[in-house]
Amino acid sequence: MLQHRPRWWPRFTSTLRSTAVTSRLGLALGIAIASLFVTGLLSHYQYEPWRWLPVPASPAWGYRVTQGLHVATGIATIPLLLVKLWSVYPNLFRFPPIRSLRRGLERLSVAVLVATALVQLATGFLNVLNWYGFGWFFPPVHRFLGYVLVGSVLLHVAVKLPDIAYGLRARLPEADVLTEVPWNENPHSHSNAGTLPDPPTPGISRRGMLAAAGAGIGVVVVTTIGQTVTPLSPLGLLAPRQHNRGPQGVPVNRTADQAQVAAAATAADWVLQVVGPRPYTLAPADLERLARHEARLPISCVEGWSVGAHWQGLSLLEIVQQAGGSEDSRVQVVSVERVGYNHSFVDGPQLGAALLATHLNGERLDLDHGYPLRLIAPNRPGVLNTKWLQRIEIVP
Ligand SMILES: Nc1nc2c(c(=O)[nH]1)N[C@H]1C(S)=C(S)[C@@H](COP(=O)(O)O)O[C@H]1N2
Ligand SMILES: [Mo]
Repeated sequence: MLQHRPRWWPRFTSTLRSTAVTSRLGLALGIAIASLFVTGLLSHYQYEPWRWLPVPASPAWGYRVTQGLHVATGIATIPLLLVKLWSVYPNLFRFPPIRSLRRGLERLSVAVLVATALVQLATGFLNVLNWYGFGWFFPPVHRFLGYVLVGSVLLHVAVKLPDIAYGLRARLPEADVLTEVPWNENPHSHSNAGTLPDPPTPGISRRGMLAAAGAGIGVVVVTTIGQTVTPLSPLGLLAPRQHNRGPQGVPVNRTADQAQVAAAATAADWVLQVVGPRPYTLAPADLERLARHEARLPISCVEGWSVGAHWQGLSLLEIVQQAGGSEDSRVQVVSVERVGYNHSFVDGPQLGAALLATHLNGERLDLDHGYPLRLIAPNRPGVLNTKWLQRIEIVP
């Protein structure tokens, strides 16, 4: 085996990298990943709640906040991860590449961590842009990768604990006392990013570099957060959605044309079928008569955009009681749509609060928003607010 690194082997001379820098970036990244994990688990529960723990109806904006945080944090984590990787990637070019089995395994666990993080953030971001062209169903893969990611972060933190403790104690602006030591040879450990003295004429200090990274992340967040924090939407230059772009001042996730429902939803013989112990149907004229309930509720998409709106419609619970159901019923609402997100379940506290909406922001529901009738309920992922309803079923 080669004893000395060959001349062509890459060398890294930037003195901006140090254990102090890397550990601070790592701390921020760890906090971001922890909050992504918590809000991600909440999102999963909201999407597929346990039968014995139905989702509460209040606060109505619950999902709006947790999912808004999840997506905003995920977007902020992309530049943060890139800076963190920049701060350690010379480790890839240590010489000799593999020194021991133990180190080889450690490198492998870092490879899993980095690969998972990159795939997770990249596919999550494509999702935020409403691009689902992966050929696999996103939610279970995203959740599984979340577990792998958190597991490998914990392993990484455990392995690096001495370096992290050293790095967080090390002062940032100065060299970490180790002069004459190559960047990757910190005597306190054999696995950290190492240190270098400050350059004689620094172009940017380590502290300045961290501040610049923080400012960049701030810009990314401020220019995208408007898609869910409505007062900030004028700043949302990079936001995938604008709160007021779309019919009736609400964005549309999937139009009637895309869902291929226009004909069925506007058919002259459309009626709402209510299925239960005492089944019946409601005609369009009945809807007008029964649409006496109003609520201000957000549409909060899993993709991270959300907007509050004024809704008017029928009480789902009243319709269900009329068919012989009760507050304790589990109800399935079914769309005229043939495939896709064409049904959802309502039970527990949300059943009492749910509307079958006929009007949005004071106007008869636009075809793209679910005409003639759609579900809207508080504290609920947008995807479960089924549009273009055809049938209400009390699940036996
Ligand atoms: N039948 C049906 N309902 C649906 C969808 C759909 O594709 N088909 N999309 C859902 C999604 S993902 C969201 S975010 C909301 C968006 O409602 P909007 O298009 O009225 O804003 O509708 C939901 N209801
Ligand atoms: Mo959505």
